[in-house]
Order: sequence, then C-alpha cells, then structure tokens
Amino acid sequence: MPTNTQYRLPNSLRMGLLVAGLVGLLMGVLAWLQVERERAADLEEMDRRAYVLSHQMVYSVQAALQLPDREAAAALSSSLEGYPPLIGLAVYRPDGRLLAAGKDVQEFAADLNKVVARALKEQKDIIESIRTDQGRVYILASAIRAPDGQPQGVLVVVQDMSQVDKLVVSRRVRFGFWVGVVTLLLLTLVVAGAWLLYDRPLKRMMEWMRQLRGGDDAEPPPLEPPAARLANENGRLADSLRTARSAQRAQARAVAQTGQIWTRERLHAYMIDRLRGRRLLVLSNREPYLHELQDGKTRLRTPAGGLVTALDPVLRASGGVWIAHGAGNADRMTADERGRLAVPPDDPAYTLRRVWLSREEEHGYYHGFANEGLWPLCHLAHERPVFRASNWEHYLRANQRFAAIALEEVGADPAVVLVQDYHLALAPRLLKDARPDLTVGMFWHIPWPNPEAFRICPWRAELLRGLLGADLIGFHLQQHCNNFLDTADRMIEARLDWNRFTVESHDHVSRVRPFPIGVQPWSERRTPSGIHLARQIDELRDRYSLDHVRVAVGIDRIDYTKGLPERFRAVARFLERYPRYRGQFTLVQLSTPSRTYLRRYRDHLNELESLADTINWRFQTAAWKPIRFLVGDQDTATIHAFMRLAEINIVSSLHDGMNLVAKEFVAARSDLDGVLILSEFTGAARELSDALIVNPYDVEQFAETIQRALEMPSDERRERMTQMRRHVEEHNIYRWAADFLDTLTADPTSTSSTQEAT
Ligand code: GDG
Repeated sequence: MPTNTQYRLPNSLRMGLLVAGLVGLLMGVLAWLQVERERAADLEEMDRRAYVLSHQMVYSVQAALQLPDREAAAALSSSLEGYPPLIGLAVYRPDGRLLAAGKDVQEFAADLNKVVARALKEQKDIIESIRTDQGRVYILASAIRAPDGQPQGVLVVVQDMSQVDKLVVSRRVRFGFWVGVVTLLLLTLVVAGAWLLYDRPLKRMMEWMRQLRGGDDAEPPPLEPPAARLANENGRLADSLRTARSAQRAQARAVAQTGQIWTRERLHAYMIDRLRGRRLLVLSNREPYLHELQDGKTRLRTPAGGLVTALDPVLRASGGVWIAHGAGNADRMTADERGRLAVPPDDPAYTLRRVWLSREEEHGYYHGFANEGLWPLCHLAHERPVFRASNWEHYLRANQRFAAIALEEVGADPAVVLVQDYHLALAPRLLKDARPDLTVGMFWHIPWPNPEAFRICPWRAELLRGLLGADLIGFHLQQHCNNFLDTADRMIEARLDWNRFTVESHDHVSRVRPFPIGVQPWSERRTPSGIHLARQIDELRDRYSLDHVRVAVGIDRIDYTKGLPERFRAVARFLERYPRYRGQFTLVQLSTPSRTYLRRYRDHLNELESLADTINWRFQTAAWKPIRFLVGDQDTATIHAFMRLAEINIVSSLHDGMNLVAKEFVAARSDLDGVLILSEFTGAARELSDALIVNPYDVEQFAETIQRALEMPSDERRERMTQMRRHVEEHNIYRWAADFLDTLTADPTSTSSTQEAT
C-alpha cells in the first residue's frame, strides 16, 4: 500500500543544526549591528572633519568671493587642494557657477552641481554621498552668506569614502569568519554530545529491544546513561518476555499436535524453537518494500505479487534479514551505505538488505533469462521461451551477487536461508559450496513442467545442479514435485528415491516436497470493516457506476498466464447467450501492469484494452458497460472492498502455481456469501473444490459457469463458501511457513513434519 516517507536526519544532527543555527543567527545579528555601529562612528568622524575644515575656510572664502573671478581663483587656489582622505574643496558663485576647485575635485565637478544647487536653494548645509567613477565620495556643501544675510556662494568639502567602505567589508569578513567558526564548533560539539549521550545509547537500546522482541536476547541490556536509568525496568521487561515466550513455545509445541489455527504469534514462537539460535535469511528477487521518488518526495510502495504477499507476514512474525533486488529509484537514498533498512518502516520487525544491480544486469538476469526464458518455460501457456547466452551470463552473475551478500550477512553464524523462486535457481548451490553447514531451503512459486518441456532450456543441467544445492526444495503441488524428480532423473547424474522423495547428487541429498501456500488473514491487514467497509463499497459503486448491477471481480497482474482474454471472451459469450443480463452484469477487472519492460507484456496489455473496448462497444448502453477494465496499482483496502462488493470472483489462469487471489477472495468473505469461479489449471483448484471449476479455454462452459454462479441459490453459496473458508483459514500462510521450516530443520532421515502433525 503506498504511503509517504520522508528521509529523516539523525536526531543528533537535527539537534546540532537547530542549536548551532540559532546561536549562529544570533551572533550574526550582533556582528551586523556592531559593524553598523562602527560605520556610523566613521561617518561621524568624516562629518566632524568636514565641518572643522569648512569653518576654518569660511572667512577666506567670503573675502575671495568679493573679488572678480580671476583674482578670487588666484586667492583660493593654494587652499583648495586635498590630502587623504580629503579630496579637496570647491567654491561656487551664488548663480551655481564654479569659481575655483582643487585639482582632484575638478575631475567630477559636474557630479557636484546638484548638491550645490540644493545648498543654494535651501541656504543650509547639505551632506550627501555620491557614487562617482572613482568610487563613493562624501560631500559637505555649505551655503555662505554675507554679514547682511545675502547669499554669497557655496563652499564644498569633498572626502574619499572608500576607506570607510573598505573597513566595513573587512569587518564583515572578520566577523563572518568568527561567526562561522563558532557555529561550526558548536555544531560539532552538539552533534557529538547528542550522539554520545542520546542517539547512540538510544540506538543500542532499540537494537537490544529488537533482539529481545525477536527472541535473541542473549545480550544484557545496555548500561550506559541514560539507558542505565532504565536498567531495572529493562531487566524486568526481558524477564517477563522470556517467561511469556517460553510459555508460548511450550504451548506452540503442544498445539502443533492439535490442529489449532496457525497465527502470527504461534509461528513466531515456533520459529524461535525451530531456528534454535540460527539466523533466518530470505532471498528473493522482489523486495517487499520499494521506495520511489514522486514529486520530489520518497514514496513507499509494496509491490504487487504473490511472493511478497506471502512472505512479508512470515518475516514480520519471525524477524531476520530479507535480501532482495533494490529496484526502486529512491531505494539507495532510503537505505544505509550497505543497502540495509529496517522494515516495515512504521513498525520495524526485520531487516531488508537491498542488492544493487546495473540496468544491464537487471535486464539480462530478470527481464531476460528469468521472465523471457524461465517463466514461459514453466507455464504451459503457449508462449515460446527465449534463451540468450548473454542473459544466462547475467543470471549467473546476479545469483552469485545474491549469494555473496547472503554470506556476508550471515558472517560466521549458523543460519537458515530460504531462497525464493525461479530468479535464484543457482543460489542454493552457491551457498552450500561456500558454507556446507548452512541449512538451505528453496521454494519454487511457479509450476515445474514435465521433462519434455524443460529439456529445451540450454542450461537445464546447470539449473538443476544449482537447485539441488538446497536441503529442501518446495513446490505448491505434488505434481510439480513429481515433474521435478522426473526431470532430474532424466537430465543429470543423480540417485532418486521415489519413496522418500529425495535426489542425491554430488554427495548431497535434497528432499522434494509439496507445500501449498496460503494467505494472511484479512483481519491482520488493517482493511476497513463494518460501517467503514460499507461506506467504501458505496463509494466504489458510485465511482464506477455499479449501482443496480451484479458484479464479478477479477484481480490479476497483467500476464499472459492469467487467462484475461479468455475471461473477457467468456463475458461476451455469456451476454450473447443470456441477453437478459445485459445492463445487469459487469465484470470489474483490476489489473496491475507488470514486466512492462518486455514487449510481450506491453502487447498483451494493448490486446486486452482493445478486446475490452470491442466487447463494450458491442453491448454497452449509455449507463452501463459489461467490462470495467481498471489498469493500475490498487491499494490493499480497495482490493478487499471489491472482493466484498462483488458476488463473483473469476480466476481463469491458463497455468498458475497456486493463485493467491482465489484464496484471498474466500478469506475476505466473512459474510459467507460469494461464488468463486476458478480455473482448473491453478494450484488452488486442487484445494478449493467447492469453487465452480472451469476450463478457461472452453468459452461455452465458462459462459455457462458465469450464469450458474449468478443464479446459484443462497444456501448453496453459503455451504460452498463455508467449506472453502474452513480450508483457507486452516491452511493459512503461517501454517505454510511452519510446515516448510519444520521439514527443512527436521532430521532428514525422519519422515515426520508439522504437515502430518497438523
Ligand atoms: C506467484 C505465482 C503463486 C494483485 N494486484 C494488486 C495486488 N495484487 C496481489 C493479489 C495477490 C498477489 O498480488 C498476486 O498473487 P498471485 O498468486 O495471484 O500471482 P503471482 O504474482 O503470479 O504469484 C502464483 C504466488 O507466486 C505465491 O506463491 O500463487 O502461482 O505465479 O496477493 O492480491 N496487490 C496490490 N495492488 C494490486 O494492484 N497491493
């Protein structure tokens, strides 16, 4: 579900920036005031000098002004020259004409005319500073009057201000430098102090608490201040947790025999018991939490897909490290320098370690070998697999990278490693070769084809050898296990034991078992219920014009294995055969685009859009459409609401390892209503026999089944849903994880497992 996350600076740095910023600002203001004060004093000094000079000169100027121009200029010439910072003086007649001026003043005499005119007009002293080609100059223009009060002329004193300006600049630089130094010093001191006294102890305490929560509480509580003040409380907390946990473990062992529902808490206790101090690692291509940049902000997204939906609750329950490809464009900025971060970000329960791959590596390994090669190879959906040597090279290298990071995370510790899916077929062998003591499990989430289909892969032997590094290889169905054993038997040197379902190759025995995956209860997913759910359903009906129509829902990644064209065609055929349902029935198809990097997937999306348009054009009215094809990523709450809004859920995969949507639909129907139409080619069809099972290739039967679902009596709906819910509730995701871990960590010579126990 998308949420917004903002990158947070460490507390110590924030505190340092705040304190140093405030103090720096205050010091900056004080320094600025001081510079201004000193500048004012310099200007006052300039005034004083100008007045003294003006007074000294006034009598000789008055006398000179009595004379004709030539004599007057001669009388004044020697006394108008300047010496720094005085540039010189100038004398003007009452009509504003320049009578005489010092040599340096003459250069900008024209600039003085305005000031002189003002002094003559206002008959008073005018002080001004003006900018000239030589820089800023200070001017005092004094009006001179005869004893009878008649204006006689103007005496102008001109001084150089550049020295004052230079002093201002140098004071600013000096003060700025010291303010900067003090601010930086303060920042360093506060950050270091806050880190030592606050951040580090808090981090240690959090780490200790996380270990305690995860059951790994061998370390004593941290004793440095301020955590020391909580030492007693922490000790007591640890004691009571240990007591509760050991009671839980005992209870978990006891209930393992009794068939009670598996819960997150029960799995947590069970995991701790089975791991016996070993670390738990999960390796998968897809990460459970992905960060993306949107409008300058980082956004957290949970990628759609069965594997993540299945494993996130398991890791939340057990803690550990999940190693996955960091595919989000803001992934690097939200992880530490090793690519690690605690997840879920709002309630950390385990560590996500991101693996960085270049675009080229991702293209070859993920889009190329895995999705263009292995995916169509394993799904019988009439799509030709593409195998390229360059893609294989990338696949090999990516597997090596994942394995190396897993080994780095494990260090020298004992660990249980759960490798997930067809992207990482080589990782089990790479791990085992490096650390034979590791316990390695592999779960293959998609079907395993028969040997004839598999043999077309040029690297079939390498893939089998890679997988057979695992101690346990899991599939959803016994049929997939049989196909795998058959393939190994025919394609590599291996000893098979069909009674124990084991393969021995290169002195290593791998067990092969079915573990049909389940789903997490909706109650744990914080989706609305009661009146809030009803309101959300009303809103959806309103938004998509679904009032007064009967709704079927389909929820799928856009993938050619999911049988979406077959589903659309079945809807069209149904409306042809049962025209009374026109205007009365709508299929809402929620489809999240996937693997759009591959042309086949883009073409498929276009094909679906045009097929939906064609069918809609054929049947639609002004107020109704038979198919609402909603393309985009939906949040969990919307998916849940649609599962409750719809009367029917249609799953029409052409081939599917399990299909979680079918089970999620059943789990969502706490009202015991709703009908599931399920393809016989899904793993789920083996378990949910109370669904209406269809062959998606048979359009007539498919159309009939839609009609049957819409007209099924409510008693029958209730009866079927009750049966399916019982199965889905019992065989939930926690039971799947417990079964797998139990078999993986059990003595290989023993045949018992929780599967039998539960
Ligand atoms: C592989 C195997 C096997 C769908 N759209 C959105 C969304 N989803 C969720 C569904 C469901 C999951 O994605 C899809 O699971 P499936 O099992 O149907 O399909 P695959 O992705 O092909 O999974 C499959 C599975 O692994 C597990 O082993 O069952 O056979 O192919 O949970 O609800 N989730 C969100 N937005 C969407 O738009 N959040």
